[in-house]
Amino acid sequence: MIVRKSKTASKSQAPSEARPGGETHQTTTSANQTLTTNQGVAISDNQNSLKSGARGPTLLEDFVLREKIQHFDHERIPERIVHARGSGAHGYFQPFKNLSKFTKAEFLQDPKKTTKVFVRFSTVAGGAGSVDTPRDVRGFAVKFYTEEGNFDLVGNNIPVFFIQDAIKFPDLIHSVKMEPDRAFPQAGSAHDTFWDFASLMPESMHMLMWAMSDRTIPRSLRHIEGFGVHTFRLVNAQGESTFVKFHWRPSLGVASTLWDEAVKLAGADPDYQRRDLWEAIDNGDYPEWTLSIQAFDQKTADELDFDILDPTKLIPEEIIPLTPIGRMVLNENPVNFFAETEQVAFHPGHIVPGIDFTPDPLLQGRLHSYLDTQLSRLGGPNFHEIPINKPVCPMRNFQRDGHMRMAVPPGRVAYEPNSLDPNGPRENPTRGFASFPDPNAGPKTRERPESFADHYSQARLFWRSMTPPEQGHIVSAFTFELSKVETPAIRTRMLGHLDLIEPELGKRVATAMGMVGEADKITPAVPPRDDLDPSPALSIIGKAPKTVQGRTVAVLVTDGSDANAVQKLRQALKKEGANLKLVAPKVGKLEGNGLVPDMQLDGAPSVLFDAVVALPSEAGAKELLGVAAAIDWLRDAFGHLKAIGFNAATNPLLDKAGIDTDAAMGVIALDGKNGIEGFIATAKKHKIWERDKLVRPQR
Ligand code: HDD
Repeated sequence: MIVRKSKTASKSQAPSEARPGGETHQTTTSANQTLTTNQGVAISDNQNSLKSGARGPTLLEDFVLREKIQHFDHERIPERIVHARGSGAHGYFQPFKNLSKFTKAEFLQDPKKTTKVFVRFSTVAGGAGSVDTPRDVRGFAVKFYTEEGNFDLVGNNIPVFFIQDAIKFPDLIHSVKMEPDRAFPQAGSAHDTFWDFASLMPESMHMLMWAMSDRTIPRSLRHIEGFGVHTFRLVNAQGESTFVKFHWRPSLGVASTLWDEAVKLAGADPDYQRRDLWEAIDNGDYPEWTLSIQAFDQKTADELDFDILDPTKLIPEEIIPLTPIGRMVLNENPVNFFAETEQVAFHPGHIVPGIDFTPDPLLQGRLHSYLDTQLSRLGGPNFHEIPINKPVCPMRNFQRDGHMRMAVPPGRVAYEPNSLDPNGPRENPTRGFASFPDPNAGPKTRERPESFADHYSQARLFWRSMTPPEQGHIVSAFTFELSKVETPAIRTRMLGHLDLIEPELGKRVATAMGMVGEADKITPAVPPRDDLDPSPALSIIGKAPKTVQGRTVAVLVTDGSDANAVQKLRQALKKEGANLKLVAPKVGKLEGNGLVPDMQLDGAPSVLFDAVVALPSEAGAKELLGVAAAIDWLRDAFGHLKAIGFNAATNPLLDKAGIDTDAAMGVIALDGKNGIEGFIATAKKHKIWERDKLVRPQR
């Protein structure tokens, strides 16, 4: 059992005996613990190395020093080749009802039963020390510790992928990572090698549309959807199979930042999303997702106008609706980042009876890669014994030895069949995992099926499913990224693809780049269809819930601010499930009102918050007129389309920031009638889209 010192322990980290990995040798609860070496020898002095005389040389004999430094020298392990930067959390999953109709998986049978999970969210391209808010896909990997073994659902926040076959994965990743000669750019796709590769891979067009949309600049990890991407199979006790696509839906809804916001966040708080997840769990605002499936049979699969084995295609919800099957709640932060978040090893091949693969060629390649990568990342084949990776059910087999083996299997017998250990483990045809007998064999060949050949129709479907602001953002993102590309031939090739996806898109990007008429002419293998109905479910703005739940509103206060007004606002926000943070020019107690700020203005730019309110005193506002950070605070909030509340004293600051006090544009007087209600109603919109045209070119 893990026990923390209560004074420093975070609220969410109450000791949990049941948590996976909840065993360690540091287990004492008593005070006055003695510091020891790794061999358990008590240490008398942890401040000074052993020397020959107080001013003399250090002795090689100092085993305490040598052990400590040696261990330190080896503290780092290779970071993940992709998804290196991640944040994890513990939680549980609970099905809504018995799902025996679809699957015999034990953890999906009983709505009263919860299964522990560990989730790791990640960015893909950046290193472990990169920032949280680049334009990037987010990984969404869930480990279910079921009683039949671990099931890993290793997905992303985008339902499709860049490539159709795993053999292209190293090329894709090499193109997006830092360029190998110069080692930049870090965590960004806006460079020549990525767009060179992408523009030569028509199959990436659909995913590129998602990547250039607001999906890749999420507001927080609590505001992302998750997708299993591939078509999987569920198999019931009768051996009947149903195809499924897995979807995670956040209870807070999906929300994104604006690009300018994401860029500024990277500087203001590189750990923005990691901190947000940690603090939410620590405060008891447990993030929650619904797991849904799109379930369909072979006949339906055959009727679709694309191949369900092609991971660059999605099935619109309007064609096969989502069936909610359970919910996941994340309610416990890791107690040790390295032991848990870093050492957790996900693998799409970690599967349980009742769930099975399909021959999607991307999935098939993944089934090798994830196991293999752990050998170099975690140092050997025994990573399943690391507490965070250990199944909660018994594991018994005849695998033996290897680096860092923890188990101590007794006895002579390490083989099967055997007669010397009649009670030893045996295969079990009834309970054991049996693969669904997929009749999909054919001649040995290296070829892409014809049914994978339409690369543009769903890219077009995505474009047509977006609201006008979202379309504008896609145009801006392509413009930004392609403008960073130095090689003109890559830009013109990409513009050719955009013309094919939708002529309007190509034209708008070319116009914004100043390259009208320069697009290459690209002849597609299969021309994009023009008859696909838009899928409103793909839009973020279209289905955004109006809520401030889980959001943070910052209030700028000064000496002499009205504590009553702050208190009223705090109560009203609390009722709606939102947090309030006080920002002031100084972090100590304010004069004249006893308010204690949470953050100091220089370290709390408005980009960190979902909506802002300025409630300075008149004297305080006068002082703030000379503080650029205060003017930027308001100007950025305005530019980032956030609700702004203000009192009369703020007027000169708003003037200086060039902001009109127009309620229709989301700038709300708090001291007016129904001021607080009006402000909260505005903040619930998350972004004031009407304002967009005032602050950036409409491309
Ligand atoms: Fe992958 C990590 C998701 C294709 C090879 N992948 C990794 C993680 C996620 C995904 C979320 C991070 C897991 C963690 O938090 O530890 N990957 C995906 C999705 C894909 C996908 C949704 C397509 C649908 N991946 C993919 C392919 C390959 C890999 C085609 C190789 C052929 N992925 C890896 C890897 C990683 C990994 C190299 C790096 C670290 C690790 O596995 O444990 O094996």
